[in-house]
Amino acid sequence: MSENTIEQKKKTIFSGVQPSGKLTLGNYLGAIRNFGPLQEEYNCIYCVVDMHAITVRQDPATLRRQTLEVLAQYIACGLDPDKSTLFIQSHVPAHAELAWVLSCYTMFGELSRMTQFKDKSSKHADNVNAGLFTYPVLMASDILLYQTDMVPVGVDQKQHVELARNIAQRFNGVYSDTFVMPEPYIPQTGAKIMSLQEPSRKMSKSDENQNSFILLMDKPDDIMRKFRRAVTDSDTRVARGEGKDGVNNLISIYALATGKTPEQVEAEFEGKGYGDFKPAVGEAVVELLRPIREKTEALLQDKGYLESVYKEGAAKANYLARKTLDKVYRKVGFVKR
Ligand code: ATP
Ligand code: LTN
Repeated sequence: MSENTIEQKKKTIFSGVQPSGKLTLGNYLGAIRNFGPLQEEYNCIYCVVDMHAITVRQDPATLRRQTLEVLAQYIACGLDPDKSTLFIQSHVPAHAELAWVLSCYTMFGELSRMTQFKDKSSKHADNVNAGLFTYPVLMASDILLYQTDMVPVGVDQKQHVELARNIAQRFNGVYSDTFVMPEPYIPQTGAKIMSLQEPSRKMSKSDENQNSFILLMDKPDDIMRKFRRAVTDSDTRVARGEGKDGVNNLISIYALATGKTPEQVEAEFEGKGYGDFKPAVGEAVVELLRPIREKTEALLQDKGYLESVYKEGAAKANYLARKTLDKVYRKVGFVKR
């Protein structure tokens, strides 16, 4: 390949979302919102990572339903199956196969330092399984199989993408260039949407307090109620500041939902209190999510279409993934089949 052709080759984007629950406003603003606009310029591959989801106990019927729901929400959030490759992780065996090889190039100490592992193992103390520990190796395999240049994620996943880089670098160092070095792609605003009830913690779909998160499928009444109850502070000004985690978070959400800057939001609510601001945030989010909810509901009625999308996606992903896996198997010294 001439240098010119290399330059012209579209860069590759890869990201994944776990079907471990219903998607939240945090998943949307931190990650999925950014997926659609990238598909015009890049070669985009988006995966529903069901194999990651079973690191925490899942009910089988619910997992199956939620896997299709995440796929439908990808499309409802603007992903076009004709432009991007959309597939389900367990349909492409190379993910598990590469994960084994990469686990032999990942250190116990590195995995022990992962904050998600520490958080999840304290939250699920009765089920600290080996998969929860090696989770980032499977994630590295997702990314490296497609020679990914950029990984759009929320800031909580930065550490995992950095580990994927370290594994790639180690492997490349031993066997010569095999993997492209991926970069995390983290939005300036929205990278970490906080809980509406405990705004010092990230909004998480697995939170026990239902009022702490907004789901993409929540009905308008529920969204309005959750924002009215959102925890703020004893100050009354709609302005960002230290110790105002709740209000800072609501300002970011309102800004993202309306396309305004945080400064414009502060100006808009100058002289007004939280009693005006909280319902305004609720209304903006209702309007932001309405088309996504309606489109998801319609897509979930058409299982035949969803099946055609994930089958075609798996075929394309499988072809690309095999190419990388064959190269890796050859480099480590496995006999050709
Ligand atoms: P859980 O909440 O169950 O721990 P999760 O929502 O963090 O799961 P995923 O569904 O795999 O895990 O996350 C998908 C994407 O959403 C990731 O890129 C992640 O960084 C992003 N994300 C998750 N929560 C937030 C949040 N509160 N703010 C911004 N981005 C988020
Ligand atoms: N670990 C991520 C989900 C995930 C992912 C990936 C993201 C799995 N594989 C590959 C980007 C690229 C999470 O928990 N949010």
